[in-house]
Amino acid sequence: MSEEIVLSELELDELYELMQEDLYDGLADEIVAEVEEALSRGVTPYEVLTKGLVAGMDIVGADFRDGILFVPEVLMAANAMKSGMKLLRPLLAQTGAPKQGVAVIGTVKGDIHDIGQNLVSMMWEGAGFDVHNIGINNSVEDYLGAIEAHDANILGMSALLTTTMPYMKVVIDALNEKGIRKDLIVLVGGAPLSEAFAEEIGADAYCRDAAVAVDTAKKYMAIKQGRM
Ligand code: B1M
Repeated sequence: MSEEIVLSELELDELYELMQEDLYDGLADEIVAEVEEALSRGVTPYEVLTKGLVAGMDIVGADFRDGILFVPEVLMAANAMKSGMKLLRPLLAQTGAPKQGVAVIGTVKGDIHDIGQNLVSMMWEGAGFDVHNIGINNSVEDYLGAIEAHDANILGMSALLTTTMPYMKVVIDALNEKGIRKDLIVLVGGAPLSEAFAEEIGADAYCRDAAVAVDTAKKYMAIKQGRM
């Protein structure tokens, strides 16, 4: 049990291992304490995120796929992950990076997975983007409304299900119909996607993870502004 463990006595690798185990068990309070402990050692928020939380969620994902974990347990793990992310968000956002542009991001209609897109949001904020995260289950109208309301340069779409990823094309087709596709950088991501899929639906790029989403968004903004 993690209550019997003195966090400050653990090696960093052991701390990450414990974080992964506690995330698996959905122990939100323990995750908060472990994230705080790692940060107190001067580890970067991004390292805590990837080596602790994301690595833990990868194990949950594998056991969910293999029928070892079920929805209620995965939900608890997701809540524990969100508790840790809450601590990291302001730190990731406070980089003082120069302003890059405006982004709207959301998960597509029929899909309620939001951890990945929340990570991308945080990392984009940290990279200097003004980010409007419109959450889960977004229809074409939701995306169009947010793009217009915030005068966005970038549209980010997330899908975690093979059944919901085709909806990204519905959104891109609607952008084309409205004549605004060329004004926007459209970036897509989510575990079942691929570069080939992004190309097929007419997105600008597929982003494998949040770090790639930052580099890709910066690169496309630079191209758009004639800096590249
Ligand atoms: Co779901 N689920 N789930 N789930 N779930 C998956 C996706 C699944 C692969 C699990 C599995 O079988 N191994 C599987 C999909 C299978 C498929 O479609 N082929 C699945 C299923 C089947 C389901 C349900 C249908 C289960 C059911 O009800 N029987 C159901 C669907 C609900 C719905 O959406 N309608 C469901 C429900 C849930 C929970 C609610 C329990 C929970 C979500 C909680 C939440 O998000 N608030 C959940 C979870 C947590 C998962 C897994 C375990 C983890 C997802 C996650 O958060 N990963 C997932 C297994 C997996 O992906 N291996 C699974 C951590 C996150 C950091 O990674 O989201 O990939 P990820 O994001 C990455 C990149 O992909 C990328 O950057 C992120 C950060 O590096 N990225 C982007 C993501 N979005 C981006 C957008 C961008 C750029 C990059 O825009 C520019």
